[in-house]
Amino acid sequence: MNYPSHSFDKQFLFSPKRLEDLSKWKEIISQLKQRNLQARPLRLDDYDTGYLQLLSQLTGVGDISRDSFEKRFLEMKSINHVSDHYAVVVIVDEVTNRIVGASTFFLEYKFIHECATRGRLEDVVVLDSHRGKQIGELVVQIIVELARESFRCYKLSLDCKDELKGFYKKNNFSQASNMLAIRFQ
Ligand code: 16G
Repeated sequence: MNYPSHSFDKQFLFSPKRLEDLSKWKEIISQLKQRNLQARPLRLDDYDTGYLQLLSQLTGVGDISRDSFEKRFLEMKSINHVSDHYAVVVIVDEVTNRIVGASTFFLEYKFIHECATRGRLEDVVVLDSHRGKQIGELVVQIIVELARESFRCYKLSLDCKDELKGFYKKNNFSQASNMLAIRFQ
């Protein structure tokens, strides 16, 4: 399935149709609706709806100007213009129009497994005031379905702190390998 960037609202990072085409989409949005929430791709104007403030509840974000946010968004979008690699999904509170949850899918091209694709689940976060309402489960489920059905990945992986292992295990992930890193800054 192809999702050319000219066929949807230029403000979106990727086509909302990629979400709407998921077999489980209706079920997922009905569960969100019960909580007065919606899910959609990140938009260029989400600098004003709390996306960065939300990310700061996951890790350090630093001081990001509107220009820097838009430049990074457009860099990601220009890669998606060739072929979708970045799918940042946000959960929006319909009442306040603020972002209360988010997660990122990233696609990696491989030669192994007959030129397979691998997905990465990144930057999963729910606003502290909205925790305990299964928003984390829903936002993870969206990325799992994108990886499985839309991007046809052979696997989806993540790294997380020890205290979140239980959450991801409940959401069908299992311990597969060890994550090691060198921090440059
Ligand atoms: C968590 C996140 C990862 C994020 C990192 C930031 C998930 C599943 N994992 O590991 O995506 O990049 O935290 O932490 O959301 P850092 O600032 O220490 O790299």
